[in-house]
Amino acid sequence: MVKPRKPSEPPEQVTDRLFATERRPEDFRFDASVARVFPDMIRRSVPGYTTIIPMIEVITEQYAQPASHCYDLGCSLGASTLAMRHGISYGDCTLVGVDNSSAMIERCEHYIALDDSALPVTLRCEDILDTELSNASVTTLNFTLQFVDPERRSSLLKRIADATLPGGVLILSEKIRFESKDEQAIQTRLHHEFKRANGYSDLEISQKRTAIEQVLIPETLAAHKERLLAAGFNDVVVWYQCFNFVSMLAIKADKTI
Ligand code: GEK
Repeated sequence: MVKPRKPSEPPEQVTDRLFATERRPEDFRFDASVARVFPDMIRRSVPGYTTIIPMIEVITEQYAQPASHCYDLGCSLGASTLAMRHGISYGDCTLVGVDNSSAMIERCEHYIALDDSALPVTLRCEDILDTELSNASVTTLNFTLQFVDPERRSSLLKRIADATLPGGVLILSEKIRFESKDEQAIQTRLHHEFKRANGYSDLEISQKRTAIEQVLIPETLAAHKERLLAAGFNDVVVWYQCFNFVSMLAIKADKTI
């Protein structure tokens, strides 16, 4: 049963206007200006984000194991970390949030402090490619793998699969691309309509798209599934999709079954 929770008030609610005026094209970075507006930015930009976060709590509750480690890789301000925290019902579990943006980690500390759960959270300002992983029951990559160099994604997923206990899982949420040109065009248009409906202008949508296209590299659902299975997971289930945004559950078989 998911416990009712006092909503923790974030330090401040700032509207994302980062791309509202004409700016010099440069690659998107998770710096202080992004960290400041991040809750508003991700909620208005990622279809399904506000559904996925509470479901991470539900999934964590199902798969967290006693005396295991749970990891949130690319934790940003800790929305997914807090969802995991509230899904863990074992006091001997450890929860680790990792992000290589110091601006994100600094703010994340405030959100963790405002939350009402007693489970300790360790935050690491580290690259997820180097961070130590072991004895894992639930690991989350909520829209983070898409920012990792595609050449390095297989070895990261293999390291996660190797660290995952039998019966443990990886929650992987990603923006995806489609093999079919027509489907790609339809889903992209619907995503942009979602952003327009959330108050972003055409200028904001196109400038953000230019800034992010070199750093966010989406792959097809088939490529994700194939790589997760090759990494050592035994089953991959798509549990959520909204337009070109999906969330998968990669499961390591429980040897006792
Ligand atoms: C949420 N999970 O709110 N090492 C560590 N962190 C990284 C790396 C890396 N190599 N690459 C990117 N990041 C969060 C949202 S946001 C998704 C995750 C988005 C971090 C980066 O600094 C950023 O904070 C996060 O991954 C991606 O549920 O902005 O679309």
